[in-house]
Amino acid sequence: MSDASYRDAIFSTPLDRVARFSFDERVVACFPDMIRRSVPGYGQILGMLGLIAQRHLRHGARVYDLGCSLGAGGLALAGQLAPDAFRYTGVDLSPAMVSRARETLAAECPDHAMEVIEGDIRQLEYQPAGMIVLNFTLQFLPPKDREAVVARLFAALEPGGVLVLSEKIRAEDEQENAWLVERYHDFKRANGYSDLEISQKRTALENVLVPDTLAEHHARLDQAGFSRTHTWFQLLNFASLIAFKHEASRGGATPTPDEV
Ligand code: GEK
Repeated sequence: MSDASYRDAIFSTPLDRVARFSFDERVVACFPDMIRRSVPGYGQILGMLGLIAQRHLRHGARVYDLGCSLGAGGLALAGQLAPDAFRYTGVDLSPAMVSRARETLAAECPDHAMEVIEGDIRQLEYQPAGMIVLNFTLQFLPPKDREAVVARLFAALEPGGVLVLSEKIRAEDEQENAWLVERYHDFKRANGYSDLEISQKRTALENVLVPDTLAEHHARLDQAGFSRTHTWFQLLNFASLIAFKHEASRGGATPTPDEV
């Protein structure tokens, strides 16, 4: 990642009115530090992308990284896969994120085919893809828009393709959810965030980041047509799922674990 990365201190002083969180220049400048200290399992999830691609991606196929921010997903894939193994298309709505992602990817992986598009993942004209990564992005869309996006991603995936969906989640059981949120705040405290920063960030994210339950994610993916979905990672209230688009053209038999 670029060396122009600063420590996140955005919510460290009392703010009269905590503004809604947005992915602006200030966030971009400290983003790698912010996401590493705020998202349990972020590094492990990125580290698994290459392994998942090695197992499930058709050689040379396109990989979309939706809400790519600074292109960390692309860097992780390029670190583990040969230049001819895939074509990367990162997409982000924030112009500040896109320009920094382009610079970083051009500098760090000049031999790989890496492009970054500025756009809204709800409106993008998707090309056929072998793998789609949605790492902590769907949670920022208004809940009413999520079903249609997932349906469009299912349509864009080649048969045999996979969707990796990582999200902050909400537990159905209230007590369980409260415990997870409290331990998540402990995790942030242990990573150097003060109580003031934790509470102001929480206010800024209210109605901006709206988490679903794992059951809601699984139901939405089933509804879109994915033949199978696994929750392959969870740490506190953060989880990652993988959804498989079955190779329908090979006959309608139930997929065995090896096939999916
Ligand atoms: C990572 N995946 O480092 N269209 C496109 N991008 C969007 C949209 C939208 N409608 N809404 C939000 N974004 C990254 C981390 S961050 C998660 C993803 C976080 C973008 C937004 O601009 C931001 O860059 C990203 O989604 C979410 O692996 O900050 O917690």
